[in-house]
Amino acid sequence: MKRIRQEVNDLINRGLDAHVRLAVTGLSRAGKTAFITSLVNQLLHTSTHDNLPLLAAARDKRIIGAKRVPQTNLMVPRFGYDEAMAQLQSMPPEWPVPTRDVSEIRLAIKYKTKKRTKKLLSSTSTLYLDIIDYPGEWLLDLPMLELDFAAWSAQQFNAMHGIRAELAKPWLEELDKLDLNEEANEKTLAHIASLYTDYLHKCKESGLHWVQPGRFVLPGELEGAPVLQFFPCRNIEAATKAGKHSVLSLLKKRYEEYQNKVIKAFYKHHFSTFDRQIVLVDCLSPLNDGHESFMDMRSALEQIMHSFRYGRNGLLKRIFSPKIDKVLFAATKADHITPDQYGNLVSLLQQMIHPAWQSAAYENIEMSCISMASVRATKSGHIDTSEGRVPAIQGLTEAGESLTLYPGEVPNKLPNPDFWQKSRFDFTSFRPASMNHDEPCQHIRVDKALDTLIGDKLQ
Ligand SMILES: Nc1nc2c(ncn2[C@@H]2O[C@H](COP(=O)(O)OP(=O)(O)OP(=O)(O)O)[C@@H](O)[C@H]2O)c(=O)[nH]1
Ligand SMILES: [Mg+2]
Repeated sequence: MKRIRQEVNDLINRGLDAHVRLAVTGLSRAGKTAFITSLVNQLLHTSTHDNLPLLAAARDKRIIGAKRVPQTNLMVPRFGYDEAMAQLQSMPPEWPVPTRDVSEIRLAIKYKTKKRTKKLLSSTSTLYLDIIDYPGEWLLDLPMLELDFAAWSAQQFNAMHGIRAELAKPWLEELDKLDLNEEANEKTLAHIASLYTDYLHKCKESGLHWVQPGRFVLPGELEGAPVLQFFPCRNIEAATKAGKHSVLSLLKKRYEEYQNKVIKAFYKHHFSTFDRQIVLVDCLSPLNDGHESFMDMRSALEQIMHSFRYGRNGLLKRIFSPKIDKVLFAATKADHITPDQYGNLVSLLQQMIHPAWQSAAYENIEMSCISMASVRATKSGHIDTSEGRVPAIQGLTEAGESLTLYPGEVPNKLPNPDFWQKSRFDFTSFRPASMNHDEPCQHIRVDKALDTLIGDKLQ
C-alpha cells in the first residue's frame, strides 16, 4: 500500500515537473562513479558553501538544501555513495572501486521557486532527482537488434583486424574445430563462449572499446547465464545440414534470446524511464594509448549515439516512446590538462560525435559538450622554464610522489596517425586530493553540468 502511494506521488511529482530521472553513463573507467559521488556531495553541501557558482539556482541562493531519500525503484541496487566517499576521504585518499552494474540514488532538492505558476502553489518546491549509473557498454548492443545472427557474425568478422585479430587467436582456434551442423553440446559451447568473452576482455584491456555483446564484459546479474553463451561464427551459409538441435540452431536461439530478453529489456525497463542523460567520455586515455585505440573509441561513441536517434520509425520508437530530451557529453578528468587546453578538449569531443550529433538535433534533443573534472586531483598554475612561463598542473601520483608537469597539447581536431609519432600525450594517474570531511570535494564544472541537465527544473 505504502509503495503504491509512493508511486502515485511520483507520478504527480513528474507531472508537476518535480521529478527527474538523470541517467549517467560512459564506457568503463570513464568516471561515472566519481561523477555521481561528486554530484551528490556538491548538492548536499550547497546550502552552506558557494561550491556551485555555475548552477544558476545555487548562485541565486535559491537552493534551500538537499538530502538523500530512499529510492522508490526497489528492483535496482543502491548507488554506493557512502562507500565511495569513504574511499575519497581515506588517508591517503583513494579512488572509488570499479562498478559493474546499474545502480541508483535519490535526492530531494528543496528550492525557492521562480516560476509564477509554481509560486501560486507555494514559494518553495522540491525536486526529486533520481541519478542512475549504468555501463555505457550496454548501449553498444542496440545496433544488434537490426541484425540477425548471420549478419551480426559477418560484421564481427569484418572488424577483426589489427590488434583484434591477434587477440582473437585462442578463441578462433577452438571455433574452427566446431562443426555447426553437429548436435549441440552445452559444455563445448560454454567453453568456446568463455574464450570469446576472454577475447572481448582482452580488447578492453588493450584500450579498445567497441565490444559486442557489451553485456559479455559487464554481465551484471546475468553472470554465467546461458543467454550470454554464444559467439559469432563464420561460414554459416555452408552449414546446410544444421537441424533443430544443431550447434548453429542453438547459437541462433541464444542470440535471439539475447536480443529480446537482454537488449530490449534494458531499453524497456530502464532506458525508457530516463528524462536526461549525461554521457561521460575519457578522451585522454585513448590519446595516450595511440591511434587504433582513439579511432576505436570514436566508433564506440558512434554506436552509443544510436540510442539517442529516435526517428519516427526508428528502432527505439518501436520498443517504447523515448523521453530523453537533453543529452550532455562531458569530457572527464579535465584536471589532467592545463586550463589553456580545456577549449581544445571540448572541440575534440565535439568532433568525435559530430555525425550523430546532427541527426539528434533534428530529433529535437538538445545536445551539448563540456569538459569537466568531478573530483579534482591536481592544482593548476605556472612554472618558469628557460623558455619563459608555461602553464602546469601539480598533484600527487598514485605512489604519493609530488609531480609538476605540462602534460602536452590536446589536439582540437581528430588527430592523424602521425600525431602519436610526433608528440606523445603524457597522461599520468593522480591520487585524489585530500579533503576535509565538512567541505565539498573540489571539482571543475560539475556545476555547469548540473545547470545544463536540471537547471530548468529548478526554476
Ligand atoms: N584526475 C581525475 N581522475 C578521475 C576523475 N574521475 C575519474 N578519474 C579516474 O578515472 C578512474 C575511473 O573512475 P570511475 O568513476 O570509477 O569510473 P567508472 O566509469 O565508474 O568506472 P567503472 O565503474 O569501472 O565503469 C578513477 O579511478 C580515477 O583514476 C577526475 O575527476 N579527475
Ligand atoms: Mg563505476
